Amino acid sequence: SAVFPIVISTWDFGREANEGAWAVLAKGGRAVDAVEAGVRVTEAAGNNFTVGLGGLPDRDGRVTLDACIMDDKYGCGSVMCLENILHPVSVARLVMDKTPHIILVGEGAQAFALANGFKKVDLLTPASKKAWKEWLKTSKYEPVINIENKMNSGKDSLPGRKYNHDTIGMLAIDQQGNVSGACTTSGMAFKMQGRVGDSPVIGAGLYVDNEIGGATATGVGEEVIRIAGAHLIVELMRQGFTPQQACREAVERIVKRSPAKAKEMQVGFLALNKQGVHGAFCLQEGFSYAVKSASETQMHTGQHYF
Ligand code: SD4
Repeated sequence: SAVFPIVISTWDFGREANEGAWAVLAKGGRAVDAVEAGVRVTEAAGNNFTVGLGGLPDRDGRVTLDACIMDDKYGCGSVMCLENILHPVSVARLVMDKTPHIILVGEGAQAFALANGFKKVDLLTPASKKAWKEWLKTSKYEPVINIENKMNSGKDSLPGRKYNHDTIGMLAIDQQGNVSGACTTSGMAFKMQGRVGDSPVIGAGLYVDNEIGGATATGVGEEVIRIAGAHLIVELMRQGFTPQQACREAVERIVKRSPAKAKEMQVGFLALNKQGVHGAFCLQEGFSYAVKSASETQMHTGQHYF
């Protein structure tokens, strides 16, 4: 029997975000409203280095945010490289609802947000500024590998933070059985200015097909874009793969291209099918995800390749 409403989301901060989504789902609200409300919790929290307020800046000190949302009718909205706006996911929602377009980037996205009542805010916090200044001392340009265990200790650790989080990707099914998803991030730490990852790319960081289910991604975005990760997983589920099998197949495709490179990075996939069955798979140990339904409020651990 199908399990819904249900909401699932990436990493430890997914637990809090799911509560925000659940408030909408429990009242009979739409999944698309639930995922927007859910990831807004993480965007505003300011207690992590990877989403919204307090997200690590690019190498020039600019916090540039990427986000997207997808509803149950192939509706899509996305913003890329958006600065000084607290809730990129809500700007993405407006792009979906109020424009004939799907993606707005940079200054255009910000102008659209401001014209729709969003306020300019400084997203660089004392902690993220400090981390950037630290990085500037060496300013070694190498994409942060983001393997949780390494980020928590040794030379890659960031001051005072446990690094068990990255992008938030969220998938939900509402009481009507409709599926939607959202994804939001500050992207790779100290990236080149203008760099966009997988998170706001429909089909890479997020994809939803209401007949089948949805998928989302976290980790090194370049690897996810290459294989059109989220869309791949949804199509595999269409062919009969379970969510976990589909996520595993996507991970294996990344490994196949370069086992040596794959060993040094983290990518995690999370999927939910139309029946409310969830699954995950990642490259490295340490990928957690949060699940909330009427019968379950729990953290799960994604199985890992290495
Ligand atoms: C991205 N998936 O921009 C996101 C988040 C990240 O290392 O920081 N990855 O690629």
